[in-house]
Amino acid sequence: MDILYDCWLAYGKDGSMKWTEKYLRKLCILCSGRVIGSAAKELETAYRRLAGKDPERISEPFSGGCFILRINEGLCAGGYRISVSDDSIVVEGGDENGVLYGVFRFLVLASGGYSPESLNITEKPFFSLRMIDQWDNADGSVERGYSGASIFYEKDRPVSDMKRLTDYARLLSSVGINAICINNVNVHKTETYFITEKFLPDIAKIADAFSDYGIKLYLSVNFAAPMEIDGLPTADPLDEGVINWWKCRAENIYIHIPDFGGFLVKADSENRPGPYSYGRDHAEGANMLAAALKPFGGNVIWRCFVYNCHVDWRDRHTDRAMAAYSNFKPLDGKFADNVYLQIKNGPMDFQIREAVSPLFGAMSDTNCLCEFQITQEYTGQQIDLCYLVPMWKECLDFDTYHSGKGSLVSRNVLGAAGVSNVGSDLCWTGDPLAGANLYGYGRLVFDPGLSAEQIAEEWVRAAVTADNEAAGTICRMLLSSREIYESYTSPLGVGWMVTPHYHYGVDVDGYEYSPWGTYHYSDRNGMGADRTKATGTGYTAQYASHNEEMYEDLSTCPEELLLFFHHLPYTYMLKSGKTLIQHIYDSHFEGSEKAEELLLQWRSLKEKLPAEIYSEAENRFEKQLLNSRQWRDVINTYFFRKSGIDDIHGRKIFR
Ligand code: GCW
Repeated sequence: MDILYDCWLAYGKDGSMKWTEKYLRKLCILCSGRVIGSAAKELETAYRRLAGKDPERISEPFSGGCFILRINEGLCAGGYRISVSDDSIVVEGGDENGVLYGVFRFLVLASGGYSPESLNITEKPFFSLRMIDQWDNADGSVERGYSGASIFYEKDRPVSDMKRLTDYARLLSSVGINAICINNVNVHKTETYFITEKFLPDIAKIADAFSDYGIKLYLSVNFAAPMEIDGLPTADPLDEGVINWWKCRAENIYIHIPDFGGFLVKADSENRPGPYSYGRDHAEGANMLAAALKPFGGNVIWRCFVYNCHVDWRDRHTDRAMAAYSNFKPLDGKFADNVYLQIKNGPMDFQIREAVSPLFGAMSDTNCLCEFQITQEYTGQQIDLCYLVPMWKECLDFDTYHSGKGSLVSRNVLGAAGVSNVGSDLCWTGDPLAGANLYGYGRLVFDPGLSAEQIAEEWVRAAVTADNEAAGTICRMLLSSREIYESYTSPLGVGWMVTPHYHYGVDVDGYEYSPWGTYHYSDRNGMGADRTKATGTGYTAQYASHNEEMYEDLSTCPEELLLFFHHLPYTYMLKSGKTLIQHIYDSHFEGSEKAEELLLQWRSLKEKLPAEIYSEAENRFEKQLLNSRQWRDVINTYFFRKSGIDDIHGRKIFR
């Protein structure tokens, strides 16, 4: 047992679930199947940790305390009910996955010290597809990974020891994840061959390990694979030879992996091949792959992160934020029913604050998914604390107004995909506190009605400490962390002042004259991207009229997004009565003060926390403080030099 490795499955870490022994010692499993087998195994693991011995299997309920598992067809797929009484604990599921989710839910909450009465729970998944995307490469590296090497690959081969992957499947299914794509959307040379005999037998073993936990395996594919693998002259989705090639591939994949989920595709994006090369559109590209998978029940997940990454900064008309909508909106209704469009939460790229993508709700005749980035590429890289659940919740709760008031994003999508933050580090997520994001992602997409607070509390109690006071402090730290990170890195939604390519640390003009389309347009008078219809790029018109008007008008545009939508003078007066430039100075000074408070709060918990967790995180809070100071000083100096306006409080700004 290792508290870092076990994450939120650290049963019995602080004696909080002693009371469950009475039930766990006798298991009465009234259903069967491979996933039920995993649920039973989990109960055994828990009991062994608590009591140091194996539980007994019984075939009939025992009134002196036992743990019962059964299927209840009255519940829906993935749904479960937990009932706690003196006699027994009963977990019923609508299907095998439901039973497994119920078992995990019980164990996680019990080990977090929640009372027996509060564990009478009935839940069902809100979304049908709850997916994790790995950006892992065959060479063992992880694109945008901050937690060590890949746990899936080593030296250009899939790993053969399934122990770590099985534990990963446990963690994921414990929060209701039911699909995983195991390779990077940027499919390089080696991974292009994953759909061939060279790799399929090994990948089938991985699929098997995840299937035990009710998780379907997907692969990212290279759109040009027919050319790269078999030397076809084209990858044109309407070419007979190409169509047949993919059909044969699909057939063969299903021989190896009968419950294969399908393909994830990044096409015509950041120099990846796609249908545009052949004068075809994304529906033609996606539908061709969908037809190949259809006979086997597979899906195509097609990403909408399609934009021009070779723009000329001199051109003020091209607006990257408009790209997803411009590329996909005209295709609404043209996608096959086993195609899902995967839309990033914001129109730019996983910034700490950006508007919600206008594509949500605009594709009423298309299956859509929301893509979130659990790995903290732009949000602190698992060094700076950044609990992302509030941001994802904001997106799911956003009212698109596409079919009148109440057209929330959560009602416009059928599921979500989250880019994993996991690697080979002992604690899985680099920063042990980043485990809250992995846990939180799963919980939120299982039930978007949950509050960020509740999710944080559940995670802290199960993964770190069930001590009320310490847990309360950590929850407060988590819940303030996104605003803290934002306050020293990105004034009012402007984003992108990061070190190019690496994306940690400050470089105000790093992307300002680059081809990536990510500009803040600061000059001596003001800053911000004008995306209005009246005077800017016209991006606001991609929203339904209620939102278009809200963003277009300075007086109704939410202030945290002012510079995302408007170019404003430094002297612009905010609702707080502060000028824009004063806001920048204040938020950067305050941001780094708060980063210091985080460190001090963490230190105040030293005696109460498991030593390993304490020191891994302390080290990061120290780095965060330095990072925040660097951001503060560079940003404040930069804008002082541009504007020539002093801080009214006369604090230290380097000239
Ligand atoms: O955020 C950007 C990242 C790329 C990533 C790309 C994408 C996998 O910087 O590393 O590539 O998005 O989402 O495709």
